[in-house]
Amino acid sequence: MNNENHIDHVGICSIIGQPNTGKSTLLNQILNTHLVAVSPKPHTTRNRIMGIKNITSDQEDYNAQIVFVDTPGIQIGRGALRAYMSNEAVTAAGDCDLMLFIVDASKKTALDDLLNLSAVKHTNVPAIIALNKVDKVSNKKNMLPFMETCSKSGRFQEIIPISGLTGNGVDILLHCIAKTLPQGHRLFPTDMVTDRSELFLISEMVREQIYLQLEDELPYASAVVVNEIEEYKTKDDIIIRAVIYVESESQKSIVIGKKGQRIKEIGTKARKIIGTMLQCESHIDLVVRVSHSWSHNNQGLRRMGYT
Ligand SMILES: Nc1nc2c(ncn2[C@@H]2O[C@H](COP(=O)(O)OP(=O)(O)O)[C@@H](O)[C@H]2O)c(=O)[nH]1
Ligand SMILES: [Mg+2]
Repeated sequence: MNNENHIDHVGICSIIGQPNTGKSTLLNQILNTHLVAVSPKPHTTRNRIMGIKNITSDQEDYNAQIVFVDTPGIQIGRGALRAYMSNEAVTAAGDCDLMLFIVDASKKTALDDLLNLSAVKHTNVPAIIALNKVDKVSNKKNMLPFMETCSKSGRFQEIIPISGLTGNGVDILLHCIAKTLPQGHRLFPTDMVTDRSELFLISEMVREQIYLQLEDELPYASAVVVNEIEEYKTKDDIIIRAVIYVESESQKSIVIGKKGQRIKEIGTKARKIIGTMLQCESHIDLVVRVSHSWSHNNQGLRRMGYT
């Protein structure tokens, strides 16, 4: 047994909440990197994604490893993709040491609705609640009744106002999470940031651009599959070959845009973020293909990697 791997606080913390409350933004803030896709549109996150935060005794009076699991928002809705996303969130909620609930403090939230979700109701995993987006709340006193309701429910060990966007309160939140977790052996090496492959992370950054740049149903009908990453001219220079799948010919024309302008813009923005993430120069070769109704059946989901 390696004593270096025995640390003060270690465990898995699932980030749970309704769509668009800022779960993925918070994870990026905690890891100080652009690991997961974020957009103003609900349902941006489709898979469970692990993000590992190490706290060392140089930074605090303890050391810790918190394994965060970002989830698609807990949601109701029809369709194979929605069912897959919901299942991802429910599984994460049941399979962790701590649940971190995120609510949007700038909106009215019915705590009962949150606590009655089946994913939450049938587990007695310890929970912390973060009231997010406090930067948008001009009168902080307005948050007090909701905080009181949370407190009275007796379900939460801590109730913490934060802003995942500005980072306000995030250190306090991290501290509370770490202190909740027991002593134990590190679950992952300290240089590991996520369980996801480079191919997956790259496809998510392209998908993020589709969510940011296109409207209506299009983001929801699209999937991105990265087929290969190759060295390009030098070893610090890569070329990514990826396919954007949509569900109809008219969607394909929209993604390509007039004279190819839209797909060019998606590639340009995505490659900048990917370049920063992988710390290399990246080029991207994007093509658009139609896969009719892929989001409506299990075979289609599998083809896009949602398994
Ligand atoms: N003002 C403000 N906006 C936020 C904050 N956190 C997230 N957002 C925005 O809320 C939207 C949804 O964020 P996202 O992280 O994708 O939410 P998720 O669906 O819960 O993962 C995005 O437009 C974010 O920029 C916050 O603390 N303050
Ligand atoms: Mg998300």
